[in-house]
Amino acid sequence: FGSQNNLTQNEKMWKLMQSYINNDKETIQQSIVNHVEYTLAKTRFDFSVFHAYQAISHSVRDRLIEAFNDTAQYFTHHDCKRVYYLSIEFLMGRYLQNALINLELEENYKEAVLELGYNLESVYEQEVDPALGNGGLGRLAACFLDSMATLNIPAWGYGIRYSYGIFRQLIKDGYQYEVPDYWLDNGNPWEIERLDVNYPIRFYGYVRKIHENGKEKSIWEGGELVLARAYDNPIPGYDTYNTINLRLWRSLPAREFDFNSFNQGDYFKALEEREKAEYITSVLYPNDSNYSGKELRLKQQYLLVCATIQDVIRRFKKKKRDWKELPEKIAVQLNDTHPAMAIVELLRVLIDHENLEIEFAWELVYRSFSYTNHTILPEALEKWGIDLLANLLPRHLEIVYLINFIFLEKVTKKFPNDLHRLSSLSIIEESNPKKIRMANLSIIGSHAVNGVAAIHSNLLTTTLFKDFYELRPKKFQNKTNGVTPRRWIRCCNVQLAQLYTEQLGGDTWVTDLTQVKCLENMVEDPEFQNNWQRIKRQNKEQLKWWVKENCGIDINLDSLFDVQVKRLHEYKRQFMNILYVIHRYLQIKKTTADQRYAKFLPRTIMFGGKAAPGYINAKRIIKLICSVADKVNTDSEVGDLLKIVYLPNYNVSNAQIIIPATELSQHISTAGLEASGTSNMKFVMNGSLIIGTMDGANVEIAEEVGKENMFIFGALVDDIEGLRNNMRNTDPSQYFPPELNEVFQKIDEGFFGAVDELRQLISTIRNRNDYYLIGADFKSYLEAQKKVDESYRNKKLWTKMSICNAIRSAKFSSDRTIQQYADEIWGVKAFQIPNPSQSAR
Ligand code: B1N
Repeated sequence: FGSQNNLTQNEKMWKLMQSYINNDKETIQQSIVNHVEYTLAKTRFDFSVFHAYQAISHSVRDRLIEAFNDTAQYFTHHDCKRVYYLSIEFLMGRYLQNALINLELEENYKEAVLELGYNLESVYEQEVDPALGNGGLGRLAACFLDSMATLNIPAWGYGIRYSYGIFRQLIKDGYQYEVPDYWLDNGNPWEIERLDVNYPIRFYGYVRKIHENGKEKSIWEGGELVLARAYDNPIPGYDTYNTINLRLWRSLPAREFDFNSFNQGDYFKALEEREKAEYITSVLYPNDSNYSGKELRLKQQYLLVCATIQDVIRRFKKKKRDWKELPEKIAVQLNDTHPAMAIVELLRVLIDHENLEIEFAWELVYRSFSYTNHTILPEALEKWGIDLLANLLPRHLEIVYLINFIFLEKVTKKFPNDLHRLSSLSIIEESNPKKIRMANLSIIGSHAVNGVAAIHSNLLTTTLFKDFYELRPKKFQNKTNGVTPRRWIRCCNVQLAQLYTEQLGGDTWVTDLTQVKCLENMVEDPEFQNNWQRIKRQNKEQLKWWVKENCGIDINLDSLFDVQVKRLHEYKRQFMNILYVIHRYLQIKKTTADQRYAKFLPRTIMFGGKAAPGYINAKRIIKLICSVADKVNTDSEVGDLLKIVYLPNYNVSNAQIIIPATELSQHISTAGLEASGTSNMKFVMNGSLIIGTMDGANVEIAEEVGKENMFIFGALVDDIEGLRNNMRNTDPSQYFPPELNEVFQKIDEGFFGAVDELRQLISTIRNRNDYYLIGADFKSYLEAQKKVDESYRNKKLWTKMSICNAIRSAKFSSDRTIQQYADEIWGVKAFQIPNPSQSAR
């Protein structure tokens, strides 16, 4: 068709396609059965639920691809400014239900599939959860894609197609075991392999200097070449034809080969060398908020950056135009410093390949890039050793020095004789060995820098990036995180979504969450409250079954469902939670049997989350939780007054079951250490109350839903330093409240078994090393827990609080977040492609 493209031919093609793409029941069934037969080569008379999943996915994929192609063409045709969202992680979760809901085809498919003998819900269960991320940072990137597609922003995500996602967690005898997650075992119907999109990536080698027209030129050559191949993942927006792209890179051996090794050397050895190329994108590093400094990780980062910049530049150059237009045509967002080498890479291409002057090139780079910081934890800040960089990316190291030199010269002009300031602003840390500070590089190379919640952005400008802030205050912004209401309400809490749609007389709240605020007048309405309670109870029932199936534990539906699910980290203080649980258990034991039910409210306390494989203390905390669970759950005196559950392998799919069923969720980090948190937003949207500290987005949640509707406790950011000093100067036996000392003593006595391990766990904090201030916050945590019990006793009050949380959560929609990025950082506007089925073609 290509060369003779004319109107009649286009029309003909459109008609041909339309008959295929209709969404009536018969056409959908036809397409599913066709895929069973022709794509899977299974007989249409006998296919399993797994094959049904595959065929259905292919049928949905067909419907995505048309919109996907049209959207890409539309953006090209209109030559609009594009956003490139670079992230080393995308924690997408399952696609099928999300795609059907965004395409508004779930009902059609449900009916069509039922007639073929399958229940759509059990088909959803067949999909493996694509888990190419660790936690909040990767899931944020996924929510942002959904919002960018829905808001019609011309954006693409760029990341890595790891063969192994985050490990699968097994809990055996209270210990975590990690199982590799080879998620591509059964293929992946949602991706499009681009056999024709491959870019060469160089590692190692050397820089040769030549002189051309009286100027020195740098040529980076030698070393090793690999290829990065593109895999495209269509991302449909909700209630729009726009379908954007998540492009993931996979490493492959380079095609051209080294004649020497193949002809003279060992043939098998030469092949082996090539195999190594595939290893680069094999596995996601399982560290959350922790920097490991491994060469392979730097290779992954550079592969992402180098392939992406080639792709971006190729697209820019498609149209003949001047380089000075670059910042008007692209906006590159760095999701933390992991892709920050893109700054250096773009500059390298512009000066070494495109022969631009350094000052001019730098201006283009700086105006195109922006950087989001996600943590102030020192152990998470990336600092690459000079030697590593000199070896792997020699030309980049030269350019980093150049950037730094030019930058520091400017600083010196503004602040003469301020060596202290100079050394804190420098990209180079003058340690032994010297290190490259990726955060400094990211700030210097970006026109905008943002934190992810108000309190976090304030901490950046007053502590970590203070000197940068004094240099360029206007560069620093806040963009409070958000989550997508499509996956986190519409998909995971179908009943709540139905209630909203009925009450609001339509489903436009799905793209405009501010509408649910209109339900403020229903807060006191008894019927509405009943409906609310009914929905929560049904969601609790679903979780009860999940727990029975996955943990073999029976939980009490009438108990308060209390949940802390997030990566295991000392700063998140799961430790404090379980210490409180032990305290509660001891109190129950001290109460006479006839008094117990009057005095204590039944609670089911659930924990979930993965520990990084090398994080010993995090693993000990898991062991403590499980040991306490063993003891308490089998104690007949306690009955169902208290149950403790470790939910294994917390991931996006089971979050979709856990969150809607939760009544109380815990977000209890030491003040100042959780940059934002995003699950807190999901819980609130689903009517869970929060027990939490004034940290991250909790602060803004309190502003929105009202402090009276939360259980806030603990030290404030400004108290932390004083408390740490205080701790060091106090006798440990005086420092910890008696309730906590009693708990320590029980653990110490071996009451929960695993004595050696658990003693080691508590000994660090007992020896005045309570860096995360569990001792300082414990008393006020106890009080907050008491208020929880009091409030839960009053069912009406609790329901009211729950409703208030949910209907006041609109601020935390990622649609709001993305609109602010678009307006205040990227300078891009929406471009909505008309839906062809709604406009005559
Ligand atoms: O990013 C989330 C925030 O809501 C969380 O508060 C924050 O902890 C999280 C290195 C990280 N910060 N840093 C990381 C992840 C992986 C890695 O290799 C750092 N994750 C966060 C979204 O803003």
